[in-house]
Amino acid sequence: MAIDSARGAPDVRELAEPELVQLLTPEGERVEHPDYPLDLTPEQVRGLYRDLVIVRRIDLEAVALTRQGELGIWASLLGQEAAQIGSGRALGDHDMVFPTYREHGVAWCRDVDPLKLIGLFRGVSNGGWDPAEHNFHLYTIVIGSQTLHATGYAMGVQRDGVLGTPNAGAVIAYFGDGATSQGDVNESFVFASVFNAPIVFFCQNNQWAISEPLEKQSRIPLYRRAQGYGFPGLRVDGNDVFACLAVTRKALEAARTGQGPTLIEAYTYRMGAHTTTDDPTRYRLKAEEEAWKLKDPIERVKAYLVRGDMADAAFFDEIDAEAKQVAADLRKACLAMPDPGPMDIFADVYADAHPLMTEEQEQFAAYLASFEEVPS
Ligand SMILES: Cc1ncc(C[n+]2csc(CCOP(=O)(O)OP(=O)(O)O)c2C)c(N)n1
Ligand SMILES: [Mg+2]
Repeated sequence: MAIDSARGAPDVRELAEPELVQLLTPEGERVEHPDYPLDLTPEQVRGLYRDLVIVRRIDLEAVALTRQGELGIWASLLGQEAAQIGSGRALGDHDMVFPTYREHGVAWCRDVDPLKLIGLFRGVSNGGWDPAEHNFHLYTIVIGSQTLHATGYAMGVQRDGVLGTPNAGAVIAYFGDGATSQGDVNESFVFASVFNAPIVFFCQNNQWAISEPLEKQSRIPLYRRAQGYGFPGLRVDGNDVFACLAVTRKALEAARTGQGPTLIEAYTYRMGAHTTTDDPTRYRLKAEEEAWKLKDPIERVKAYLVRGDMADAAFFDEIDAEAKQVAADLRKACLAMPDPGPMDIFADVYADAHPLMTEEQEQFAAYLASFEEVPS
């Protein structure tokens, strides 16, 4: 093995190629994996295809709404649909999700109304949705912090004494490749490991943390870090919805039955900008995006459905029409959302009145009133 003389560390490019769990090739061919058997009915495959197409369409509409000045910002999931739908459809009713800010596909699987996501990025809600209603926590912008919240929650679940029973719910924490460099993620791995917490760490390695490439986060494949903490880690083809479903199912079941944490690295690619405020042409080559286009998560399911005679042209037209309608309804509802009043910012900060908050509220009300006194 060559040594990088500048650092005295092994050259990451010379480490053995990591194993990638894959059940559906980019060409739409089904392959078997001994550890991850998966039986899906044609109807279930069509259901996954529908999910993938609709979340991509919602995402596209949100980007357009942002470009038109209707949303403040949007973090696109383009390219990551399979990672999110595969893992999202693996969830059981009792499982609890801790997302980042990009998990619109998982939100879809949790029945969070997409309008709630839109409201958050339009700046007309103070959070978005009720986490308890959907077992889907609020979006988290502070990179990596939700892994600690999730681990603490999982330790609570463990203390409820339900693991191994039909009422057991595991916890899944989503985060990105960049987040793995955060101290919070290290701490959550340590706690989850030593307490054997019922948690799945689902890392969407989309190759970029804004403009920082993966090479600046790690010199080993990310999933291998799990070994250093003492729990299993694996790399899955993040553009393969079947594989993402199968590996997440297995990891969640292990967590629910008291077998502790798993790190899943979903190897994927962020096809769009980091957010609508970012311009990726400044730091990455178009050729890279073109290469990943060939691994598109939706096209391979479509190819599989066509090859297996499980769907005809009418089915694909129907799904496209439905996705178009979802997007049109979302746009209409977005534009109809009322702006909150300036004083609404104080709502829901505390459950009961708080003297400091009341004082600030009065000051702000007086400030607003001062404008009315200006002669026109
Ligand atoms: C603690 C913290 N540091 C920095 C930022 C700014 N920031 C926002 S997104 C991001 C990159 C995150 O990359 P990654 O974890 O790979 O997730 P991705 O956006 O690719 O899904 C950074 C550094 C932040 N939100 N929080
Ligand atoms: Mg990333």
